[in-house]
Amino acid sequence: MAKFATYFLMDSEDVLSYVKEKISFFDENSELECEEIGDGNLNYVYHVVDRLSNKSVIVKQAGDTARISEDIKLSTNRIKIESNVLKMHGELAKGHAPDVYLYDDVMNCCVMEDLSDHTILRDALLEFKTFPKLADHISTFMVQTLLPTTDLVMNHKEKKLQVKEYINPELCEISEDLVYTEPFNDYNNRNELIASNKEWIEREIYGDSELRLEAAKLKFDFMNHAQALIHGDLHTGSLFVTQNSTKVIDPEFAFYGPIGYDVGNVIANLVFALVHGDAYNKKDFVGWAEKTIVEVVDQFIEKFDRYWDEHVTELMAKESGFKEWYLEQVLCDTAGVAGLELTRRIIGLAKVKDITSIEETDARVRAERICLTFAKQLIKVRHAFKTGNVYLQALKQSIQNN
Ligand code: SR1
Ligand code: MG
Repeated sequence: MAKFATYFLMDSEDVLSYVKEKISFFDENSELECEEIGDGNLNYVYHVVDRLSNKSVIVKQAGDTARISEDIKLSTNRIKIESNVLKMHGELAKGHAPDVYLYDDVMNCCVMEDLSDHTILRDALLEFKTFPKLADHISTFMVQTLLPTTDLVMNHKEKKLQVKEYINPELCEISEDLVYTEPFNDYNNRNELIASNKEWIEREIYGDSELRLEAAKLKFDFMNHAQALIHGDLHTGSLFVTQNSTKVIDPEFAFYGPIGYDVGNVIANLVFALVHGDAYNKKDFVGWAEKTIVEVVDQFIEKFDRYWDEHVTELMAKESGFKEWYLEQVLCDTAGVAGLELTRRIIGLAKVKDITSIEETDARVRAERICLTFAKQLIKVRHAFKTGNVYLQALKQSIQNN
């Protein structure tokens, strides 16, 4: 029987044979090398390069459990979602997604463009590198991928079919648990708190009933608001960058959910970068991060507004005041989600290097408290966060108070 006729988890050797058999990307006489380079929580990522021509591809395969924990059982269908969404993103936001060469529903893998000339944004930010076009690129990406998939623009029957097509229960369950539930009660007993912040977090987060109530409301918004086809995991580890280019990868958590989930994730992860810079007293970097957070919010609003005027087709959405009402909801969700992402990455199972790499205990304690103090405000008074400057002032206040 053919080697790739039934699913199994490949190793580097298998991937070499796979690439030779399945794609015609490389020359006949190529000398291929393959290395597993994945450092994400879920999948296996192989880099295949031809030593002679230097041409390369990425092969990404889904296992049926998460890499981060064998206890997390997952459907391998997520690679189909990822491949389809990457293709869609490539069409909607030209230049901001890698090309997909092949999707294989037997091996649950896809072969895609290698972005080795780019760097993972989180890694670059950890080295205090700055990217002047990031805010422009990511705000464009969000508006161009999110708004066209809403009922504002899409045929409503077609959109309902898309909601069905992109149903993603297992990966949504991960977010429902890790983002919306565990940070507030540790009900799965897998939160990881550093000793010096344990008491503070138990009091300020687990012990804050108003905060828990607002998180519960946001959870039901996430589960029930099929607003747009969202990326679903738009953090700085899902962005590949150069000085002139921003590519968005890893949309395996995509489903029809609230627009604010993507925007809030971008903002929160820029806050982590800023707080990391602050811990190492990198003033220029912090200045750039502040400016970028403000620009992401303000440019998202500006581009949203422009896109709306040029593309919205739904008759009732053209009623005077509806655009302002809709945008206000999106911004409210954005702030709430930014707060949740800041909270869960400090308290929960899936952490971010921006914070965990801060070695000195006092500095780590302070960084965590800055994030969590800011997060509480974002969640509790989320309706107030309507401009980039409001974010900046509240963040500066949290830095000052800790
Ligand atoms: C079990 S997966 C943990 C986290 O990694 C992904 O990137 C998502 O952010 C998820 O919450
Ligand atoms: Mg990912």
